[in-house]
Amino acid sequence: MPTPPPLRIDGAVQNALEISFDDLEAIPQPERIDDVSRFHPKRKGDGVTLESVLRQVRPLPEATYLTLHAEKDDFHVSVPLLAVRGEGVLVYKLGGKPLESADGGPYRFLIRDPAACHTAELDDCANVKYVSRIELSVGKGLDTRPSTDDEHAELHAKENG
Ligand SMILES: Nc1nc2c(c(=O)[nH]1)N[C@H]1C(S)=C(S)[C@@H](COP(=O)(O)O)O[C@H]1N2
Ligand SMILES: [Mo]
Repeated sequence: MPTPPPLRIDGAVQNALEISFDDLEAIPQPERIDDVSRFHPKRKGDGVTLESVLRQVRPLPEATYLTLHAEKDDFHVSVPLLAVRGEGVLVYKLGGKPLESADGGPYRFLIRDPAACHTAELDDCANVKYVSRIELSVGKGLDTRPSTDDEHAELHAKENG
């Protein structure tokens, strides 16, 4: 796989950034989360804490929401910044190489301890695949998560079809 496009992080921040595979590789050990299958048995790869990249972009004090945008399939999730700060992981690597699209790459968001689908803000549905941009905002941003069992079943049918 060629080097993937960088991940853009912008909006209500002091220092909007485009973070590359190499930038993520440079994040030191205390912020690294190796082998996410340890806590999500069906998911694979190595990542870094969301906090380690937020520290680089410096959210404005008034920022209250964080939105994960997946341009690839037009899927978007907006969660309260305070709640997600300590819970988020950005997975970007598997077997020393960029995470493949089949595994949700090049950048896949994971919540350490998600609630069941559509039961809470930090639910399983918020584990966004193919993240292309992370946007900070004052107030909630775009959120296309399914809100009913029927919508949810429909989304998964599309994902698997
Ligand atoms: N880009 C993108 N991310 C997505 C989805 C999607 O349709 N598109 N579905 C979400 C939903 S509803 C769930 S439950 C989880 C499923 O993750 P899994 O395929 O690793 O089990 O991914 C989430 N991330
Ligand atoms: Mo979901």
